[in-house]
Amino acid sequence: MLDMLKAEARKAVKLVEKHEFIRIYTHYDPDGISAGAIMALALLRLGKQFQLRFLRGLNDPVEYESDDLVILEDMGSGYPDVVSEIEADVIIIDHHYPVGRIKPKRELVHVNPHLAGLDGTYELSASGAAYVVANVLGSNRDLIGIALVGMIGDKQKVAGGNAEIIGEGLREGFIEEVRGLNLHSGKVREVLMLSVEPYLDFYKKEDELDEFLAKAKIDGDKEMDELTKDELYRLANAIVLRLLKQGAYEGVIDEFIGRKFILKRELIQNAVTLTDVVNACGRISACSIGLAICMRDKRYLDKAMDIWEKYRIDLLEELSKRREEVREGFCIRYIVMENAPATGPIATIFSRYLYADKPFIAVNVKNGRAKVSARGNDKLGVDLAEVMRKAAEKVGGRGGGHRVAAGANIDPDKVEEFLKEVDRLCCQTKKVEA
Ligand SMILES: [Mn+2]
Repeated sequence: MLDMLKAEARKAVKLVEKHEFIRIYTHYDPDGISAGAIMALALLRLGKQFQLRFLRGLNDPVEYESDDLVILEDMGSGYPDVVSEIEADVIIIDHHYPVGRIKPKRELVHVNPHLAGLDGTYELSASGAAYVVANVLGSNRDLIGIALVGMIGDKQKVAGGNAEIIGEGLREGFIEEVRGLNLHSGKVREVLMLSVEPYLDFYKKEDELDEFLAKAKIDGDKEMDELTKDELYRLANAIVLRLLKQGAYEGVIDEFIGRKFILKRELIQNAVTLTDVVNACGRISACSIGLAICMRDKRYLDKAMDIWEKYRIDLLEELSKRREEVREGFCIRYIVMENAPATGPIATIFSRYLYADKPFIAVNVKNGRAKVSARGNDKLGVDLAEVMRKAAEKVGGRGGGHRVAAGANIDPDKVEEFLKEVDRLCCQTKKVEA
């Protein structure tokens, strides 16, 4: 299945052999950080010199020397104009849908599942593609645990390309699959209290949590990983009930019950925990600490765990504060914030765990711009990428993205007009569907 991708990866090997110094640019999210770690480890093992930098996107300028090799990870496929301007050999390792045509100044290798007959949206991420490249460069099968960070971070599925590389990792014993709940490791009470994915709304609600645990007959001081099968079963049922009562999207339930991956070679063996820790590092601009954890550098583990805890508490505080500010339109829910630390995570969590029945739009006015995050789910039948694009265009801004997760950038003075248009467009699609 991965043959075509491997064929392209073999061309990458030739470029890597040609260069002594390599510049890696990667995205600051878990997929980008883990993809960066995989290539960094693969190059280190080959004795190559490299420098790695994190970017928010290719709108940030890329610095290079013409005799370098530039590796772009988790980005590049969507920016043919930028890549066409790079006066150096380039390897793109990306899974975003390729647009336009790249006219490279030097040699170009483009490793992207979409170009190799695979699904890059759900079935292979940038970290997975980097894992494939790494294993053509050398013997790097032990890096599969790191590849899972990108898969989980990008909310991909265990199917297609992902299923194939996971199968390899399972056979070789670098990862293990168990049945269980995709919750973090630690004391049950703490894990539930601080859980963001799934968002269980127990933060600062100790009495409610105690009652919940008593009803499910579970000792909150027990370690999550030491719960018996019966206890896990009771906990799963109790959580599902709570999620449905909260108004969560049914799809989230399948995500947290079932397979759970144990990463035998990583510093943090619980796959969802490692992903969440790396995500927290990226979110607070401490990407290099996330990278160090992915590269198995124990010295940074305590620091990373501190970052993670603080990140979750800040986010949970923000969520409880913002909940009161949520407004309802005809066919959307929305919130308008000023200088909020995050827009995307708030929109994601509200739309997945509390308000799954309508598209959720979060607007954040910051530095003279209004940043918009729109979130929905497959059941809503609304294409938010199109809604964002059309509504933003109407007020002179720009928008787009994916069907269920999109965004826009608009003028802060146009927020009201924009939201009205978003609401109108969402109602319109609903009517067409009906
Ligand atoms: Mn990605």
